[in-house]
Amino acid sequence: MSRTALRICPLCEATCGLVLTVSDDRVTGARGDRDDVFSAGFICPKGASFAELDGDPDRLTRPLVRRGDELVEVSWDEAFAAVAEGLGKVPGRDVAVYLGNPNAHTIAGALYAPLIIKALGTRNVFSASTLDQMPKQVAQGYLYGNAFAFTVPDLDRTDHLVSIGANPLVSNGSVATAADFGGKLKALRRRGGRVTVIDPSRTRTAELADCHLAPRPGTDAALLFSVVNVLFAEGLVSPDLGGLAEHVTGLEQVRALAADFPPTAVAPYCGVSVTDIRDLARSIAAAPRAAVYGRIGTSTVEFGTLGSWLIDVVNIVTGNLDRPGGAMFPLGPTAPAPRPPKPGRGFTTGRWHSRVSGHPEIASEFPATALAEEIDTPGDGQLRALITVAGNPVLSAPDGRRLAAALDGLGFMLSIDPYLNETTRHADVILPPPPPSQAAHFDVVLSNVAVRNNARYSPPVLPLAGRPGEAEIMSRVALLIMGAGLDADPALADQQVIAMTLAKETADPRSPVAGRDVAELTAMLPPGPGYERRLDMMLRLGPYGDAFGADPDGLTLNTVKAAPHGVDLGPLQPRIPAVLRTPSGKVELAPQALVADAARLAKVLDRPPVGFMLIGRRHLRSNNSWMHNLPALAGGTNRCTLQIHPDDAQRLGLAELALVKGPGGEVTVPVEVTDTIRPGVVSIPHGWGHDIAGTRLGVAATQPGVNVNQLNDGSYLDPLSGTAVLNGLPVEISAAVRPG
Ligand SMILES: Nc1nc2c(c(=O)[nH]1)N[C@H]1C(S)=C(S)[C@@H](COP(=O)(O)OP(=O)(O)OC[C@H]3O[C@@H](n4cnc5c(=O)[nH]c(N)nc54)[C@H](O)[C@@H]3O)O[C@H]1N2
Ligand SMILES: Nc1nc2c(c(=O)[nH]1)N[C@H]1C(S)=C(S)[C@@H](COP(=O)(O)OP(=O)(O)OC[C@H]3O[C@@H](n4cnc5c(=O)[nH]c(N)nc54)[C@H](O)[C@@H]3O)O[C@H]1N2
Ligand code: SF4
Ligand SMILES: [Mo]
Repeated sequence: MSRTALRICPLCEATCGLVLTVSDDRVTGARGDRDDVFSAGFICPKGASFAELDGDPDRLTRPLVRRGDELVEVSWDEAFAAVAEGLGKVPGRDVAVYLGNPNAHTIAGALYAPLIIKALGTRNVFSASTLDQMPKQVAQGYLYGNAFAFTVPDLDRTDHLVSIGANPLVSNGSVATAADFGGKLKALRRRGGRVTVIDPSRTRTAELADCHLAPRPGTDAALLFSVVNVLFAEGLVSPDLGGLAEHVTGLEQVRALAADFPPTAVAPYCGVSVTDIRDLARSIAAAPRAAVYGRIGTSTVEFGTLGSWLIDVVNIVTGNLDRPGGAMFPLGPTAPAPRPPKPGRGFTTGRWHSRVSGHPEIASEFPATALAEEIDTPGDGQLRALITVAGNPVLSAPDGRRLAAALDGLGFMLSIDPYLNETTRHADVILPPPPPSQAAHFDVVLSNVAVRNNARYSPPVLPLAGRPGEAEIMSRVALLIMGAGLDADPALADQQVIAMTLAKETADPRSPVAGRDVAELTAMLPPGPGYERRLDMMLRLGPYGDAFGADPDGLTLNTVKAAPHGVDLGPLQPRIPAVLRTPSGKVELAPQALVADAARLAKVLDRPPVGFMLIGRRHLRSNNSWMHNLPALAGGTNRCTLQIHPDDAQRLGLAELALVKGPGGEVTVPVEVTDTIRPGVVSIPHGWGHDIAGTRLGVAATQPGVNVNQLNDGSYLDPLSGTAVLNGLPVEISAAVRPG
């Protein structure tokens, strides 16, 4: 007997609604849900492989615990006992936590990972954010006083999308949750709008664009500064900043800073012509509504924060911030309900520093690249234990070889992860969460970056097969750290959060439940799993919530559940000034940290270009390091190759294989000659290198590829955000021959 069930796809940021086919106790197929209010039937090859991913025989079904050199299967009770013992030996402050990307996609990652960090009381928090979007968060922190005030392009209403350093046709969009990003770009062009793509590679997104500029990697900040320069020089700055003038400070300082970046000074450095820079500025200003949008290629570079800031500066000075068709602030259903604006404390970094290199804390994190040195450098405060949740930093972060060696020196390592992979193989205990079919889904994180506000919930499609869900796993770990013991009811963790949240809300005169009784509100939460109670609480306190009955038309978890294809909450709405938390209560356009970094950028404009610059790329049928184990997604063009321009390949006499040397090591990789890439630039995708012994990734091991991040020694960071430079890394290339 087969049936169908609805399930939001957790595999990338597009959050498509899927219709799963289920036979007995397993998922057998997946298609797009045409009735989903957000994705309207869109699906990609990864979503279509949901059944294979869910049922991958290499997924761990039982916990593994280290006995000598071996990881052996044990019962859940034994595994939790091993966690209690292992963590019991180390003070919480000496335990590090590394949070990987899928935490942004799971309820457990959003609601329970913070409990583990809090229970430990550790400042040693690391995550994939410093391999990714941290520069944007820092820029937002300074501009808006809130590192979580994400601006996203209003794709459905813009007249000109400028995509810089992003390839949404392949990545399906990121920090701009939009199902069918490609379809939205085509629709934009059909309604007479324009798409500009700025990328050293002629990607699939560039192929679709009206205009493609291919700058030298790492130079986006200078290019954008020059755009600002032209906007001022040619009188193209919106006189009232699109109605925001009274809410913006620092415009004159930005004008003065941009004076150092005229197109004539910047063009040779960026490798983009003076005419192209001017035309870019003019075309943004000319569009009735335009939005500049940037991602990995602008973020994970030497001037990542400056570039991310300049993206919003261009949006602001052209009058495109916070208005339909421009760059807008989403308002997710579990965000706190908007309150009357008040000045905030602003954004600060460096409240504490890392032990070895003195990296400032940024958004309460240290750079992912500093994890290895914090473990392998002796001294007071040396990290002695590590918890990884949904992360594979041995492949995702620079210099995995050093990190792997460091992990072996830890007193204790716990990984919460479904796979025995390059990172988790070093763990003393692996607690595997169930496959997605057995987990509920709600996009706590990603609905705050969606290009259309919405609320959608998927209950588990299949019952837990005699194992704890990920929320329960994390609750139990948090409770063990708090000393609550092995028998503590995991619901205790949720009870604590609910009690604390409601106490705070009822005491806050600006809250929708100000002055209400905590016990009365608690009694209104539904029976059921703790995560559902917490989601219900968040929805009810949120911007569209029922405020615990005060607004009977407002959302609760039940009303969201009653709409299995989701609740559409409408197009994005202007949110300034309510969203601002800067000390001045305004958008602070010229924060001191960025003014200082502009001077650092001005100094490199005449730096001579190096030999080759390495960039990355993604493939539609993969996802970072962990989807190479599915036969349906493997092979074809989904391969780990070095892309190089034909002229460069010929000059170097490259045939089959190339030897690539970088600051952190060397790799030998198959050559793929293509004129889609700018001369002087080469590209290798990340997440490969599955030839390490001791993993259980049967399919991935047959086509391992190489770990591009071994070329990187991790010393090269964007200083304002602690984010690793993963794009624009200088490398040397020569011909290699196949051994034997
Ligand atoms: N050179 C280069 N390096 C890069 C990048 C690049 O562009 N170039 N991109 C960077 C970016 S943007 C990112 S986000 C990082 C990613 O860095 P990481 O997050 O460290 O790595 P992932 O490969 O995403 O690994 C995800 C892990 O989560 C596990 N997992 C999958 N689903 C679940 C789940 O439901 N629960 C749990 N607990 N675990 C799960 C997988 O088995 C895997 O171990 O890589 C970065 N590294
Ligand atoms: N299929 C698939 N989808 C994914 C992922 C995946 O691995 N596979 N990963 C997910 C994750 S974790 C993330 S963060 C997102 C990332 O989403 P995107 O950022 O859209 O994805 P990328 O393919 O990394 O695109 C970065 C682009 O920047 C270009 N680039 C490199 N250096 C520079 C530069 O200096 N300047 C400019 N202007 N461009 C540059 C690259 O050529 C590349 O085309 O994708 C998510 N979605
Ligand atoms: S685009 Fe992303 S969310 Fe949609 S089906 Fe593909 S992997 Fe899933
Ligand atoms: Mo990412």
